[in-house]
Amino acid sequence: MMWSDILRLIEQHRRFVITTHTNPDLDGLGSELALEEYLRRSGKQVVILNSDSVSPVHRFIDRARRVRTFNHIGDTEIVQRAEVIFALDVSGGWDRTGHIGKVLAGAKGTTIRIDHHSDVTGFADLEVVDTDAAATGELIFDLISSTGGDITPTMAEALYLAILPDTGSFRYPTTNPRTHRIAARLLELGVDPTRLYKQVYEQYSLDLIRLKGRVLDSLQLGAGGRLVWCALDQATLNHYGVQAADLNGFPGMGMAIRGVQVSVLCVEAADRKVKVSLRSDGTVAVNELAARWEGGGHASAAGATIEGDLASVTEEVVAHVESAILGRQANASSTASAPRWSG
Ligand SMILES: [Mn+2]
Repeated sequence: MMWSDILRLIEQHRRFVITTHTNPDLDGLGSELALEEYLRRSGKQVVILNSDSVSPVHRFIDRARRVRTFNHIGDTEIVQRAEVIFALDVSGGWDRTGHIGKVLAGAKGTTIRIDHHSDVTGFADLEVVDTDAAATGELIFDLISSTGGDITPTMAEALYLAILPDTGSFRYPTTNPRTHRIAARLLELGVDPTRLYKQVYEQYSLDLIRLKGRVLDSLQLGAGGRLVWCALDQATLNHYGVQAADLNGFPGMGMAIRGVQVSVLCVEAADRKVKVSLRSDGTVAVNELAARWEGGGHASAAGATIEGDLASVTEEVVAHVESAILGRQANASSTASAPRWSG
């Protein structure tokens, strides 16, 4: 059983640290909070330490303020004294956890990674990576369930909030019977899906909805209508008073257009960088495209941060995605001589 080694480590130790990736999303945060509560109820000392603070739009998940933002001066000792360190929803390497990563990489405690990304890079002492899981929250549910431990209403809520966005509200291709069985169990434990949906998806400011309108208005089609893309500059974000971190849901908006297979959103960031988000209906694995720019993610949702100005990065990404879509089409419609795209 994949959890037995981890359960033994939990039994044998007292001091735990939990972390997740930079710009923590609800899967990272919900997984952390559920595991933290489980460990705390088991009499352990446990601290959640993330490099980035919880975005204002996600704060509702942590009313008790258990998630802490890592501070080198104050918190390095906590990491060094930890006997077991959990990295949840983290792929790629310690750097994906942000500036805490340097301390984690040199930590004495046993490191455990629990994740569902398809990135093959291993970096923790113990790794549970299940790419069939729709969210890391599913794996944390499994872990806690396998101990026979109680899942309290707050843990159930955290886990439901972890699973909801990572499945695109139970519609992405990764959504599987297990996802629904877990969700059903969480509802039995008291989760209110109507209230949580409202909290996650219906708390926008008027300005953000207006920015959405502006983005919808500027969508462009490519690859014969199979690609939709948009570039968003910092001046526009400033005009609407919206932070790049609050653009959840924007990358996938164009997927609602008939015939679209891939959606690209390029957002101008600081230091001459562009944050690129990719969404796919499953025909093109966008994490493979993102890998070209050292990005990553899932087959249907991926991203990368690319150096350069907005216009040239957008042009490069759009051209690359177009050729991937068209190359794929050529592969499908002819035999061995078709040009093969790989990236
Ligand atoms: Mn996730």
